Amino acid sequence: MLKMSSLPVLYNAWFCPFAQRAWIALLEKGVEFEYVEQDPYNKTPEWLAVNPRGLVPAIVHNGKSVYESSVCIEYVDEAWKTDRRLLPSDVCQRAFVRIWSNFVASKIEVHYYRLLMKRDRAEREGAKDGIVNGIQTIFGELDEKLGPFFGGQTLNKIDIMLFPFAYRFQVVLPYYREFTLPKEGTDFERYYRWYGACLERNSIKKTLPDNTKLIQSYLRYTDDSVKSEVADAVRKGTTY
Ligand SMILES: N[C@@H](CCC(=O)N[C@@H](CS)C(=O)NCC(=O)O)C(=O)O
Repeated sequence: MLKMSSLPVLYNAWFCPFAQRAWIALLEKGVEFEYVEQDPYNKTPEWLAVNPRGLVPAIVHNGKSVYESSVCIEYVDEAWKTDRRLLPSDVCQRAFVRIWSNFVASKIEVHYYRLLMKRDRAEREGAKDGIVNGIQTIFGELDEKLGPFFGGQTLNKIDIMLFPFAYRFQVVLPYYREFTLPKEGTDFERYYRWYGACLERNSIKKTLPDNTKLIQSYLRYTDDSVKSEVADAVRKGTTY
């Protein structure tokens, strides 16, 4: 059942990188909202009424549901029209932000799940290369003259799409896969400066999980026991 609240309601799961995006977007915009911790794997009728796909994040606002993390970020930006924009007002710059936000979703994050789930050595090496190449490519696009973020002095949609996975690259992958991103080279120096600046941002700080619990939550990906849409897509080699 949709929760009737005068405030927008964020259905979130503390461990979820997709939900973290919607959470950061709401905090960045300074929106007052109600936080509901939701177990997305328990597909009760009440939960499916909020999001028929049964995935976090979902935002319920004015009695209507919005879901899919990328859509949630844009919704938050458009529904609360403040000066603090997550997408630029210039149509061409907005297209640029969408292109690179899609790049995060299609060319970077998927390798995180592949690296955790695949047993085959060559597939794991391919996933590591996918992360390294993806980070290198996207940081080749960062204009550091404007600021530490893709959004300049403040976060935009690209920063919000990427950060939750960048955090897991730093915290989860060294633990399970002894994987760390290279430190050297212009693009990686930019990456680490960006990452440090993100960690200083209040909207991001408020969403950071406990690292021990976060690592533990990914054990089921590494032993292939996880039952989730994303995991099924990685097993089948399809998109999610
Ligand atoms: N494409 C979705 C993915 C969301 C997603 O997969 N969330 C996970 C938690 S991290 C979930 O709700 N899983 C429940 C399930 O797969 O049944 C988005 O960007 O919002």
